[in-house]
Amino acid sequence: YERSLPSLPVCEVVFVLGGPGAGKGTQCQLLQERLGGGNTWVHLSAGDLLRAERESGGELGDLINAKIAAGELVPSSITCQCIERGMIAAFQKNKTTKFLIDGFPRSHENMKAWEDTMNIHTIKFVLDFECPEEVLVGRLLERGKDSGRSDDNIETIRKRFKTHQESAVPIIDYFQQQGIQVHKIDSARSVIQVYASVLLLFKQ
Ligand code: UP5
Ligand code: MG
Repeated sequence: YERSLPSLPVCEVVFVLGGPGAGKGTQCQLLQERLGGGNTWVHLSAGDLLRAERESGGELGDLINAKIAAGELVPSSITCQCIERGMIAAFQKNKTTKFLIDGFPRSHENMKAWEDTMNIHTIKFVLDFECPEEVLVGRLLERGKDSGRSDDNIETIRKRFKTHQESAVPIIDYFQQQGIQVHKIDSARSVIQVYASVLLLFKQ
């Protein structure tokens, strides 16, 4: 892990979690676009950052590619570094210090890497989108028709669910033990209904 990155001030973060296709990206985009009045949050999707990093090629690109296509987790050090670079870029551009971290952490090991290798940031709360698997499968297969994502096929979708159950679900208990608020949101509803629930939490 390189420690030569320019430093960041203490930031506020909201971890946005939930199964594959739960609507993390959709809701974070809406929050980023619509919250105003000095309450601006920048959306950073760990998956998007990894997919961008993959394009840089090389051995790292191959490794990220293989993990995503298999529905498995990319090593934490790589993911943390991508997120930190994303935070630094946004801070340098707009002095942003409030981030919606979408799709991370998704394992205890991810969280440990966050605590051990990143600057200290304030976890404001955690959003946990809950949605039945059959609804998620429908959404992902529909998106898969034109998403170009190597993991939007039924075989990889099954593996993503398995990884989510085994690695990501237990991290919710950890947050609760640490006294970090976890807001569970029913994301099987329409986009706008889900957004209405989420918005309330950011207006408090
Ligand atoms: N949609 C959204 N909300 C809807 C609603 N309320 N009603 C009806 N339709 C709705 O939404 C998915 C689809 O559903 C879209 O077509 C949308 O229009 C529709 P989206 O907002 O994209 O959901 P999201 O939860 O973001 O789904 P995504 O597929 O991005 O979730 P994943 O968690 O699977 O994907 P991510 O990009 O985060 O990770 C991909 C892979 O990267 C992982 O499997 C892993 O291999 C790797 N990874 C890591 O290793 N570590 C990380 O920290 C992060 C990723
Ligand atoms: Mg997403």
